[in-house]
Amino acid sequence: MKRLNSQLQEDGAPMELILLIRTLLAGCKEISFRVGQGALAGVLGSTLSENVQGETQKKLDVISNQILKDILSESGYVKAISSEEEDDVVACNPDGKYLVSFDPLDGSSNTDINSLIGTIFSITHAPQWMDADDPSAFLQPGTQSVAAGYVLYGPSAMLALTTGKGTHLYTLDKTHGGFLLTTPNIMISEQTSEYSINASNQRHWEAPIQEYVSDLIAGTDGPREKDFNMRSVAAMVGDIHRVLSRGGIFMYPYDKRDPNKPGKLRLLYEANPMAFLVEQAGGLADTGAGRIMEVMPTEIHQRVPVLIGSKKEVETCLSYYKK
Ligand code: AFP
Repeated sequence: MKRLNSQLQEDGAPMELILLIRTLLAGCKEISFRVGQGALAGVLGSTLSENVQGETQKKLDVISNQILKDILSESGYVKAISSEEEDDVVACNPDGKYLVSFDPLDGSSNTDINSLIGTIFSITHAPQWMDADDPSAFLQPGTQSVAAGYVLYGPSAMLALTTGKGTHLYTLDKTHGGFLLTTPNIMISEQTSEYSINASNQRHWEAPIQEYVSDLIAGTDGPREKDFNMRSVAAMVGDIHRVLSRGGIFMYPYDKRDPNKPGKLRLLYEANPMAFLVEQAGGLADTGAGRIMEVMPTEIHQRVPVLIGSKKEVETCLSYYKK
């Protein structure tokens, strides 16, 4: 099987970006090991502290964040990082060419139930004329991303990665510690009969999503004239991996609870990297009001509504907004 390095070279990725991606993945391998240790290493459960999002941090959130922060800041390739677990950007090497945004452990509420979790990341160029601790360096639309991916810590550790030349899936071979290419150029089926949404938020949704989801639930008794199935693992990394693997639509739409919080998912290190991966696999990624990757960020922990997945199904969902 082809190794990560040769696929990245074949996709024309510059050597320094390849070295940065390999550095980041070395951190993910360590996280995979720590996650696998679980209760044996006493890493389950919560800390007493909250992150900038007001969420109680899991021990593994803090451990994963520290692993990635250390390995990226020591690498020399990175000017600064932004993380779900860091209030502000973290300056690294002033001469670093890249910025990295990451969610060190997405779905961390799943750690205590031994369910799917993962690391999500996106990489952009670092404006050389900006100070390393200047958060506005990160305020670039997703279309400026040079790479994006996630590592899913499941029965096997799997990597989904794009540098803009298609989306490839790799599996971590724990015998020699390398990621091997297992699905090159994955393409998402345009049609699907599977959707994913946290229905407990229904009363807070806007009318178009209310109607769209109730038509999905109505199935053959409704205007869609076909039955749909609902799936959710409460971790975007797991839900998007299912969408990449067998199609589907994943939604965390706008809800009216807090107008300052137009959605739950964070643009820089959740929505944008997943949008890049899904678009490179032939899918669509929208906020309901436009392409996620064209959203101009205003702050590093900004949230956006997310409607993402199989092309025809996302188009159908968006048609409800035009009614
Ligand atoms: P955590 O990382 O705090 O567990 O949140 C996971 C997440 O950001 C995303 O991965 C899920 O899709 C979403 O939140 C689940 O949110 P709800 O629990 O509100 O459905």
